[in-house]
Amino acid sequence: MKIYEYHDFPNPRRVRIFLAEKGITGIDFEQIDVPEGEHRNDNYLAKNPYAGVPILEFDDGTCLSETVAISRYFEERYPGPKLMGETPEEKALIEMWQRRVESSIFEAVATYYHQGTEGFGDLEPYQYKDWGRKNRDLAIAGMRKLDKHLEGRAFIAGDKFSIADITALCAVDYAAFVDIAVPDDLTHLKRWYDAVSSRPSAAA
Ligand SMILES: N[C@@H](CCC(=O)N[C@@H](CS)C(=O)NCC(=O)O)C(=O)O
Repeated sequence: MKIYEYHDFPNPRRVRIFLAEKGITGIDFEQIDVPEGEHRNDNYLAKNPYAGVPILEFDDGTCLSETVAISRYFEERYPGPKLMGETPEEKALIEMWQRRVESSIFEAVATYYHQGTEGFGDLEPYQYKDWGRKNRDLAIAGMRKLDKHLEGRAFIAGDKFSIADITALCAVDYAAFVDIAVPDDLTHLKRWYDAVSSRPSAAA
């Protein structure tokens, strides 16, 4: 089994934090040079026609992409704390929050990075700058919603750390990377961020 990733990008980090929280070690990693476009060569596209990192490749050659699907595999196959819920109610709540923070913050930041900045260079030849700027605003609006939700709560979905916290942590760090700071008045989000980013897994 092997994970293809580019270490400095946020989706691979989501998987590494997931593994660290579950205490899973011994997985092989291979680096794909995304800034140089290696994820768009024929060899990589045969593994993932959608051209993103990470991929989990099984020993029989089957490839699994999509961060949440890869996380689901490790959740079901390995012991360790349940990060995607135990009861049907917990599972559904965590899935709801994971998707909410993924779409309202993580994906908005990614769209800003691709459309509103020069960060992706020649890999993004046609840009829609207004759409980029709009997504910058959407990301901050997503932070505001999350801040409100976090008032009086230690974690995003229920009373335990979950994949929703991982997605949001990586989204806030991704935002900082593209110079989208958490607004000063979002005190609940900042308190939650300080707590989750000081967990050892955040360094994975
Ligand atoms: N929905 C996919 C997204 C994967 C993705 O877009 N990964 C980024 C790195 S964080 C990437 O490979 N981008 C390359 C590109 O957009 O060309 C997932 O959840 O894994």
